[in-house]
Amino acid sequence: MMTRRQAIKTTAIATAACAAMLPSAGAQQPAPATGPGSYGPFSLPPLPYPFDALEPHIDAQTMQIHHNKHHEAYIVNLNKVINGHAEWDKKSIEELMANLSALPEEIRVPVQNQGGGHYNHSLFWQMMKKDGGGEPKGELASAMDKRFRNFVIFKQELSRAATGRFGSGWAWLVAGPGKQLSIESTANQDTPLSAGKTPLLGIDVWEHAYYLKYQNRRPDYIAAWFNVINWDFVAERYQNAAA
Ligand code: MN3
Repeated sequence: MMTRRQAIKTTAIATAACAAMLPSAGAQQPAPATGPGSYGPFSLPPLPYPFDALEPHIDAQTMQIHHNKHHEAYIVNLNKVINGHAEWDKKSIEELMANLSALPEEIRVPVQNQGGGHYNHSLFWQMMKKDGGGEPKGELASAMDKRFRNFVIFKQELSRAATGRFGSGWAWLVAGPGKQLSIESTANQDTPLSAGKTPLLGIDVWEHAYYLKYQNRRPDYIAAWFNVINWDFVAERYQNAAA
């Protein structure tokens, strides 16, 4: 039995330890991926910039909750789903998402949802950066002009897809067969990769991505998000997309 004095001391130490571990919203370094998600094949990739890097367009608190809680939850659940399916737990997330129809029926939909959440968010963090925005350059810019005529029209079309997605989901710029560019939107955590396409750029329009700062004003969030796009990353994905 623990004495009351010991109990108070233990609680105080635990509280201090918790306080030391919890990052503040503006902390320079994002929290390391030490959550329960690290006890399976998949773990939370670190955010490639501080939580407040995308301010004022995307606020630090939203980034912290979105990365540390929402993305983490998809990983925890994916690890539970995949546990005990030896044939599949060595596969990469890309292999899983590109081959949903090959999965055993009992885990297909859970992997579609939880795996899609992990895959889409892993991309999403990299598709943004501090002082991002502007317009793409190089080979991607030429291909986009060819397909959409100009950047303004591209922006309108992607914004329309993102605004028009009913409920939760994503809007994407994707490269299909022959690196053909198109804009599409997916429901829930469905990813274009499962339809054989390469997602180049995507915007998360789940309310958890914007509600703290923008509440019901999804179009304002979408307009602001264009200021944080990491076009170098998008161009690199286009370059590497299967021809
Ligand atoms: Mn999200």
